[in-house]
Amino acid sequence: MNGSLGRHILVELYDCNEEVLRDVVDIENYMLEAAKQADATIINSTFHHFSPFGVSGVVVIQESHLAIHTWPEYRYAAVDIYTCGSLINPWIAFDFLKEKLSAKHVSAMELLRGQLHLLPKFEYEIDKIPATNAKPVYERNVWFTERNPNIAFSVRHTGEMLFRETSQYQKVEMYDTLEYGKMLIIDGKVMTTERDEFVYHEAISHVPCLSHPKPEKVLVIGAGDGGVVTQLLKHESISKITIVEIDELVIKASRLHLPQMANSFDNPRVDLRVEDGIAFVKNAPNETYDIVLVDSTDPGGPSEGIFTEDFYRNIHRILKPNGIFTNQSESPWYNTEVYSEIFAVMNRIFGKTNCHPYLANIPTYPSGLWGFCLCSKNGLNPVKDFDVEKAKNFTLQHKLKFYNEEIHRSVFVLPNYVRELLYK
Ligand code: SPD
Repeated sequence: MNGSLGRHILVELYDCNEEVLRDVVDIENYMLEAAKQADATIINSTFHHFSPFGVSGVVVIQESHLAIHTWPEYRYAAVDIYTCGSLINPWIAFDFLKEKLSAKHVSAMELLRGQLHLLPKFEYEIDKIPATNAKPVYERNVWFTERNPNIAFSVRHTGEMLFRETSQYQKVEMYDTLEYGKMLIIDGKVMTTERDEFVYHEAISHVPCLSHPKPEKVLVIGAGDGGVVTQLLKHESISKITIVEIDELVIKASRLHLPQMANSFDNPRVDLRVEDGIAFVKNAPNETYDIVLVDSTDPGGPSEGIFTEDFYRNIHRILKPNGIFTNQSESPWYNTEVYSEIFAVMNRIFGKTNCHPYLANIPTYPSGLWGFCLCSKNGLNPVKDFDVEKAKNFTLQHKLKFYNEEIHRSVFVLPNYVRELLYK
């Protein structure tokens, strides 16, 4: 033990793998494994993304701690490993981390902490300290963070990566969160969670379907998690749902981890196509669909063309004369320009009085308040013209958790700050 209470090694890891340095799950797992390799007893771990890119975390071990801070923009990580007692060799943890972070250069120094020849020892009456049999509980504290330019939203998860693959379009991940259940992430943004998916999916599906007198043919663009289709299948009048999802990986991740939504793809009324929704809409014949829904990711990435005038014009063309179009239209708190612009484009195509923005509370989306817009081709008004009794019965029959006949009306009531964004 070199005559000290503990060994503290301070490590500089240079020129590391940048992807790993950005990844809270990988970093936590490597730090835990480093502790295990050194034969330490893990008590708990806390890991977090911190602004704007890196990861910070600490693994508390019975013999002290391992801590890390990463700076992906410098490909650099600062690590300290402190071990007490003679049984743990901190250099084993060091070797492991150096390899896992692919550090090309390192520097490290060892400090002997609590040098015994400098420490007077006091009498300690051990019998007078109340005994505790409580065993330390191993707890992981790992967080997924959705980062927007000036604000972030964090959710704690188990630390296990249930799914992570990258397609030619995007990175698809699945976490198991403590509050919201399984959570589907695309390119670092929350798409849906087991606990609050019903709000989004009922809102985007039942509001248009129950505004329409008798929807039969429905086209859905995006929605590869299956949440929208699950809701649409509740409408008996719908004989065919064509769903066009560009990325097979979203379907794969959802089939594996969100079967309660994704199993609906196997229903015979569903025609699932893995292709580009923009091209599909462009090539679809005129006046084909009663309802078109767009359940896309946020602008940017493969959904970029989904927020364009051309795309909406084609949707207008392929809707039947009394057809309805509804999309997710971002948040009035984030991306406010995009939010206003989507509405302005729809106004130009469907006409001002035929566009009806509405809102729903989705706690895991940035700000918690999310926008949708319902556009009718023939001037149908979703609030005045909907069949209240039908909506009521439908709600009861399917034991819906969000939608009811009153919600149908109330979602269209907009606060003044939202009106200002849309009607200024
Ligand atoms: N910022 C989140 C926007 C996500 C919209 N689509 C989610 C897919 C859910 N089926």
